[in-house]
Amino acid sequence: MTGRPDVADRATAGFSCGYDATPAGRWAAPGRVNLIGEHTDYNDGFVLPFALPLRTVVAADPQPGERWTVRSEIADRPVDFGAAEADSPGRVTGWGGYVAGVVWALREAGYAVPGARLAIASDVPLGSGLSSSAALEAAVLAALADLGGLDLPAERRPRLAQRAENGYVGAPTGIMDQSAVIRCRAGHALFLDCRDESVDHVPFDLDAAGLAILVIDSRAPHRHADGEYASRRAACERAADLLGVPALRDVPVADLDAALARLPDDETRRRVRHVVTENQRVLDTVALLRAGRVAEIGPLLTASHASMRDDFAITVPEVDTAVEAALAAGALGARMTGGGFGGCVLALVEAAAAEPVAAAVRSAYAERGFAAPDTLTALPAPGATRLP
Ligand code: GAF
Repeated sequence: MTGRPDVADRATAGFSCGYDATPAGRWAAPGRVNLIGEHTDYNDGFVLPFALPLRTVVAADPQPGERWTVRSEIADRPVDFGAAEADSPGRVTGWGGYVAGVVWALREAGYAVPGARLAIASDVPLGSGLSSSAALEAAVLAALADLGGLDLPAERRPRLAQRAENGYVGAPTGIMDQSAVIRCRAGHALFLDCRDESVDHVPFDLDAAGLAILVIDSRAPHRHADGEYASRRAACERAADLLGVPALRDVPVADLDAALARLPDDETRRRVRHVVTENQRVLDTVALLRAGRVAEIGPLLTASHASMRDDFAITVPEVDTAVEAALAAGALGARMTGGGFGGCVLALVEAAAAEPVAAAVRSAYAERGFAAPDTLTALPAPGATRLP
């Protein structure tokens, strides 16, 4: 993004400088954006993310015993922990907690995790809702699995990485981000059924369609994001209980009005309406992509944003401004992506319109006195991998 040295070279350099040694290998995992399907994953529903070309890279080698030493280019000092800290959820805090969480989740699942020295470098911006934490978890998981020769097929990895985040770090997130950063393929969006974790790699060829996805970092400070996320999740679970279904995924869109009539208050009705209609929008988007009608998904993206803003109440003025300005400048569709309360907006644009749309968003931000947004155009990239 910034003309810095390549991220894999930075990880290698961080390892060599920090440990005065050559790493045994390097493992990469990308950030992600979610094309559509927000707050549906923990409702056993559908999501459609794709991986970004921005990656986190971990350079690592084994070290004797149950000891993990981690350096990051964002920190002056290494984090060092042993089995006692790894086995106590929450004990290692900050960015090191995601690494300790992966060690914990693997040990809890019965794997013999090798001790290791690691060095991390990343191009995934932190706190922008592009899943920098899932990228870190996935890259560390891949490194430890290879270094230890662990029998760990790709389909099992997302749950372990999610367990690290839920059980060790303490964030009650769903399965989307870890699935995206591990299972995505270049040129495709990942259609994931979050109930049984079945996936379909749906071709998403923006170049062929003469289109681009513009990703706009709203730069909005996260306002109470953790508590609000947990409260939305709890509201959905309560509503599913009231409706007598295992999860809101089990409310068919055709039965939505009848289901809403059985709920006690307007806020709960709006939360349920978002989830049920959002699941349908994912299915409709997948159908259009499969039919090669990429440009036609725009209205579904915009409807998703309206639903997040009006029913799920998770947008903030910066993201609403970015969506409105992008649409006014000719975007075919636009929506906030990720958990909400800030983070990024994506806009589907004609390829030639990417820069004018970005400029329109910048000027709308300037008019409102918001910090200038960062933008990038993103083509669907591959998931986590070992680098040569
Ligand atoms: C965050 C969470 F980590 C995901 O699990 C998902 O719920 C998303 O918010 C909202 O769709 O990224």
